[in-house]
Amino acid sequence: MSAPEQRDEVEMLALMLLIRRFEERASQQYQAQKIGGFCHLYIGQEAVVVGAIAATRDDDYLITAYRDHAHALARGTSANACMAELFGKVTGCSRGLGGSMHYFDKARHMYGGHAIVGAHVPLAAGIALASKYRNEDRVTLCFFGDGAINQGAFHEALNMAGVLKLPVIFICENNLFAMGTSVERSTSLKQIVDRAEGYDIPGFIADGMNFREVRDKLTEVVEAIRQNSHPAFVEIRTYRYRGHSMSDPASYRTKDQLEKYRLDDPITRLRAQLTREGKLSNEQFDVMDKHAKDTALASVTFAEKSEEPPIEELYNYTYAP
Ligand SMILES: Cc1ncc(C[n+]2csc(CCOP(=O)(O)OP(=O)(O)O)c2C)c(N)n1
Repeated sequence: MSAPEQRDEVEMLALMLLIRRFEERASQQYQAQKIGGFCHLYIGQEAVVVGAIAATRDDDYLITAYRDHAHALARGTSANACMAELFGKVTGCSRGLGGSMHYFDKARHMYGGHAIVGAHVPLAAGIALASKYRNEDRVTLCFFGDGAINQGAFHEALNMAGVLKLPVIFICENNLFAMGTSVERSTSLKQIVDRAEGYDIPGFIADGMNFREVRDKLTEVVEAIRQNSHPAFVEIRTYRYRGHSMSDPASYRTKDQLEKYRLDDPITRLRAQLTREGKLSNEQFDVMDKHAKDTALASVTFAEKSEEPPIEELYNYTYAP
């Protein structure tokens, strides 16, 4: 089976809208103290994961860091299961035990949600090794932030992936900052993508504010990997409109910078492209947006009505049985 014959772009726009509206609701519920722990929003970065979904199959593997709400929603985990997880309810995608940073949906091949920076990169290599061993033609999508590329685990994993020619795509979501530290201050390279060269892994760059560019670049990379198993590295340049987490006022960046990226909103851009091409009317967009808002709101009601996990479950799932 090859890559899907271009998933419908209007559907992909609807998915980006669902992610945006879900997270706006999550932000509101966090401020109302309905959600405990950390909460990192993906708002502004939607075209990255949705572009990747558009370039891959539902049975490809996916793993990411803690900014993971969008990755689960993009994979098809319901808004209800995602919101309930934030609320710590048993109906959540990790039975309420994981919270914002530990979404998991094995049935949809979504292997988390990982809080330790860089720690899931070797897990991605392991998933890809298992997949290659079983002779599958599935790729593993491994998402991480620019902060992960200076971690030891990242380098060990890239080396092994290079040596073993594993079918894994390392996707660096370069949003310019690791918490409040800019890439220029933390990384000796001028371009993150050049990290790949040290491991003889082909590297690519894509504009993460442009859904079509992300999809097309990844489609090309995925096709090549399915033909002939090997790793690849894609630096996707993007921006988060909110702070690192809900408790970050993001005072380390300028208003001008934020404004520049806001004007390049990935949702607005795809909407404008589709409208210009006569594929989407304003009325259709409004219906889609209302649906996204209604789904997000309904997920709050669902989460509120759901039960907390039973107390006996507190120590379960720490170790494999
Ligand atoms: C090993 C480790 N060190 C420090 C932290 C604290 N920490 C949490 S997020 C973060 C920054 C990561 O930034 P980046 O990888 O660029 O991801 P982004 O938040 O931009 O998506 C740090 C240092 C951590 N979670 N794990």
